[in-house]
Amino acid sequence: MSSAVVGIIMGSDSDLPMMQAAAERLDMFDVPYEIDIVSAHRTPDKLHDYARTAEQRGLKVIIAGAGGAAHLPGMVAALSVLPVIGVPISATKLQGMDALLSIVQMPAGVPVATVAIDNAANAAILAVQMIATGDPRLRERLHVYKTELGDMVLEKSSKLRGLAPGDSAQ
Ligand code: RP5
Repeated sequence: MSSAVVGIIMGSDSDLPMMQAAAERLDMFDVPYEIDIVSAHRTPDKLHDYARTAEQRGLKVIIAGAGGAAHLPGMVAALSVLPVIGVPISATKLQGMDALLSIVQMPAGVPVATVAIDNAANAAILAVQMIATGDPRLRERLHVYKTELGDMVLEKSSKLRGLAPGDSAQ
């Protein structure tokens, strides 16, 4: 069994420039992951094997990105009980609206947590949050991350108002 706890998959290598952000965020939190191309339409047998063996491989969450008809996240959710986070990719002339609607409109009983178009970074943060529910150290790192996010905004705010950070109340 590999040490990966998150599986990142995408329908095509053309999705990689967007999906790379998920890998970067998981690296940031030192969360081990595996990454692969699995196409719902072009490699359906591989999709079946991937989803059916994901749990026994030790995965806890799957991030699946796809564009166009975008059946990958939904099919993985159909074949596995692991939480699936879908990333709609802006791959066609519909600029991701097609993938967004395809991924988000899952039938009752088979959810896919869907993030914004091309927002693979948020998919990774959500995956880290899910894993952190059973990992206090990871949860602590998320607290630090949130504080840093806030600090960045406050710094920009101070800059905009011509103040040194901490010069005035928020
Ligand atoms: C989807 O079709 C993929 O996820 C990709 O976003 C889109 C286009 O794939 P390619 O034709 O670039 O391989 O299945």
